[in-house]
Amino acid sequence: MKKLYAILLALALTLSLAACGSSSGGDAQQSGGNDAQQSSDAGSGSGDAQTPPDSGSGDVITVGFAQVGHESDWRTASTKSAQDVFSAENGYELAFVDCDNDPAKQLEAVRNFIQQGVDYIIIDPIVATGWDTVLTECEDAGIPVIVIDRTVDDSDKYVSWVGSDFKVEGLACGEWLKAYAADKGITEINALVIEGSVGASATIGRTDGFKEIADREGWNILASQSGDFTEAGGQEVMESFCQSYKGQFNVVICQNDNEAAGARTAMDTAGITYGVGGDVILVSFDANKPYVQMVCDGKINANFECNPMAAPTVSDIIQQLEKGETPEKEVYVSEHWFAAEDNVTSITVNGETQEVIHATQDVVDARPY
Ligand code: GZL
Repeated sequence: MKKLYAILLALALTLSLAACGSSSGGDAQQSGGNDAQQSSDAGSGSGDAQTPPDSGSGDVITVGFAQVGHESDWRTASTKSAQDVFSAENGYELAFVDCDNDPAKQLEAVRNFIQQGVDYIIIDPIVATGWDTVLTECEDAGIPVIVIDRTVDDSDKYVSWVGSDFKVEGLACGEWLKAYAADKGITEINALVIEGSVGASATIGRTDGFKEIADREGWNILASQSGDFTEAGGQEVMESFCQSYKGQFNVVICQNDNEAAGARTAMDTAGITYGVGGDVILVSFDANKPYVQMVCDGKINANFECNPMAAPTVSDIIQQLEKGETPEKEVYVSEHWFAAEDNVTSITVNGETQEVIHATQDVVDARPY
């Protein structure tokens, strides 16, 4: 796109100089006195071509972003981060497509970006596979691709990936639950898991991580079913679980905040208590501000952040590429673990010890999203 812009600018410059030559040789000189005004008027008439726009000699960078959809609070924060960063005042033009959780739509959006000749393509992959063909097309078109958040597991034809380690999130959840149960004298864990969207790397990682700890500790996972990362999905699955397992479970793991909200509604209806002092330990992932508030209020026992703010890092990567530099292939965003009580102050995952933040009101108020 930048190339096309430069050609158009040169053409416009040529035309405007020709135009200015005929009008300034005529009107400006004849009218005397207000040459400056006329020449500047003449300039301002076709002057845009003479004075490159503020973005600096046509350096508008066009970015095509194929977003998963609009299924959760997390997704809303992710989209807002991209729109805030890839703005006109920052020298970008953003072509945004909400792919509505439809992998076919997402592939079509990427192919349309290729047709449009954008400078860069950002993808948050709805599912982790089926990407090599279209990424090869991007490569053939000379358009760098940056993947954010979820991963592409069947191709490496992209410049960088910026996101979270979802398996670490699942492991952290398991290690916190082990420490929490020990402190509370809970010797048996019978868990229900409301998984995220089928095939999403976030679902795969969180499921694998938690299951690894459950297997190690001899916990029972009574059932594990997708709620598709939505509140309605979480409620529907939890309603079914309440019918099938009422009185048998003492832990519910929701793989995102919206599912946790749905699970709360279902357990309220079923008369099942949860959270601090409840019969069921309720855990969530994402840690959007309204749900860290629920942790503070004791309605959710623990919440494992998944940071949606990848866009600033992606912009840094684009600027590196603009300067001919080679960015890192993988960039992990920072994230934190929150708990309603301060009885577990830290956990160790893969040999790395990380604080478990007691979600006080001050902590909630300081949350950026
Ligand atoms: C994870 C992200 C997930 C969130 C959900 O990085 O892809 O998708 O956990 C969102 O809230 O729907």
